[in-house]
Amino acid sequence: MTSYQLIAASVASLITMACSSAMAQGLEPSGEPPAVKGWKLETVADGLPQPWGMAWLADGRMLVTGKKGSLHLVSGKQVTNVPVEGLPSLFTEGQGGLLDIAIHPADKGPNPRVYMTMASGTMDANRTVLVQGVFDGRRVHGIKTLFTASPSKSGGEHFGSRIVFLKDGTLLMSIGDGGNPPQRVGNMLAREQAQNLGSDNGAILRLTADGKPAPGNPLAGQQGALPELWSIGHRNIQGLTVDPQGRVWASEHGPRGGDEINLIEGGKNYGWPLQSYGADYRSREPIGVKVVPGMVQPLVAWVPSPAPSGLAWYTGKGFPQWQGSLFSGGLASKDIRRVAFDAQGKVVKQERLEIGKRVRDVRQGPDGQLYALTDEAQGSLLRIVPQ
Ligand SMILES: [Ca+2]
Repeated sequence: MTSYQLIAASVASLITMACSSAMAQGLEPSGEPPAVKGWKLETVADGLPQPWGMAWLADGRMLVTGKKGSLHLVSGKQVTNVPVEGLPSLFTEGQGGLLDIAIHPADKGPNPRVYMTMASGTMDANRTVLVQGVFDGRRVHGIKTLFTASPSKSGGEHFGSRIVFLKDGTLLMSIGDGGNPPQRVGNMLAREQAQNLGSDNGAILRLTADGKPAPGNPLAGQQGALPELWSIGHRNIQGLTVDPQGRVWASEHGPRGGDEINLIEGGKNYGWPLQSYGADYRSREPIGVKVVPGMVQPLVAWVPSPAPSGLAWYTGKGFPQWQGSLFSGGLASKDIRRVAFDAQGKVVKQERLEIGKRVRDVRQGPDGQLYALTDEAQGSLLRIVPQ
């Protein structure tokens, strides 16, 4: 070690000790929050086959992905199928399929670039990919594969797959850890990829709009680190949103218990699988420990697991009392959870909107209203309005 490295190491260890004494207790997990009233559901559209993600076109119409590989245009209450030409081989087993969707935020004209995430490959070797095409009003054509996550993994679990554009024109994409034991990648459990800087799995990536590693990514200088990594130590993020201040929020599936809400900062390690509030599905043994110095604590850890998917930051006028809150969809809990923060970003309140159906995605529309997709063979697009 050089003298600089020695000093850096001792400073790091002092910081670690300070953090560890302050954080040794970790977080008190949250149970099911109380139900809230004063709202009702409106059905915007029906008959969406296992919808997964939604995105608004500049003219207010929407595109909704169907997990089995379909794409749908929602115009008012009307749903029409949108052919997607040239999609690579789709893997639809388990949690795989055609997943999230985003429109390039600069494309306000009639031929916007459409970004979609999907699982591709076979049961023995599959991975999450990012594709881009052009919507011409009738179909999506010119599909290109912009990014392919590596390494490949087996089985039908944990593709992550939310995408969100940042104000600087880059995009964040979540990649799952690859699956529960006994799934393995190489000589390690698949989930251990979340701590491997040489793997895209179990991470959030920051890419250019062309799918290249974005310049200035925080881990890029570290030996063996992939240049696209933004944050690591994630199990399976299926909710990702940016608030008006530019802060990035994520909801993450934990194992048995310990689903999380995190504030995402570039370069940070969010702990999985060394730090968690959950237990292994099979053995029921705790996974990791609740506090690992140097790893980011979640803002919320839910036990039991709502199985969160879809996340929105609310700024709308319909519910002034909800402004500045996150809304997190729950698959298992069949609800949408509101998480309220104070000015310092501390969680001050939680409550649940009982939907009664598995919720796959939650977004705030350009009209300031909250929308949700239900995870059903014939799913619905719902809108939450004041009662
Ligand atoms: Ca975590």
